[in-house]
Amino acid sequence: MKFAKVTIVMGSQSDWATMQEAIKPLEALGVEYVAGVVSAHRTPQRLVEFATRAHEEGTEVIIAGAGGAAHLPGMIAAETHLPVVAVPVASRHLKGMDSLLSIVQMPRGVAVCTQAIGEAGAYNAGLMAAQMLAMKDEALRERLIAFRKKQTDGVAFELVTD
Ligand code: RP5
Repeated sequence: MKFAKVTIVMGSQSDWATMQEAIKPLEALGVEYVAGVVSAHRTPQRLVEFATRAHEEGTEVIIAGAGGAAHLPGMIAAETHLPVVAVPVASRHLKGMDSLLSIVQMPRGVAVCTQAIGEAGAYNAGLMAAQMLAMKDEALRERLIAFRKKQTDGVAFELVTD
C-alpha cells in the first residue's frame, strides 16, 4: 500500500480509464500523487487499513472514485478526518446515476466532496485536491493562479467560422 500527499484510490482497475484524468491537473501543478485500488466490497479490510493509515503516512487529500453501488468514498470518509474528494464513475447500465446518488447522499456528519460523473469529475477532483493543498502552499498557489489564467486566456471570444 502506497501513500502520497494526494492519494487516489478507486474501486476497480476498470475505473482507471476515468480516474487517470485526475492526475492531469496534479502533474500540471507539480503535486505529488499515487494511485491504487481499494474496493469497499471486495477488499473491505484494505479500505479500513488504508483510511486509518492515510494521515500518518503523509496523505493530505484523498481522491476516491467508484461506480455502481459506489460506497468507497463515503466509507473512507467514515474512517478518516482527511478530506475525501469523490468521483462517481460512469456505470454500464445506469450511466453513473447510481454512482452519483450512492456517493452524494451522505448522512449529516460525514462529508465527501462529490464531483461530476465521469472524466470531467475525475479531472476536477485532481484540481480540487490541488486547490485544497494550495491553501497552505504559496508556491503551489502561484502555479494554480497561473494555470487558471492560462485556461481563461485560452478561451477565444470570437467563434471560428468559414
Ligand atoms: C465498482 O464496481 C467499481 O468502482 C467499478 O466502477 C465497478 C465495476 O467493477 P469491475 O467489475 O469492472 O471490477 O466497485
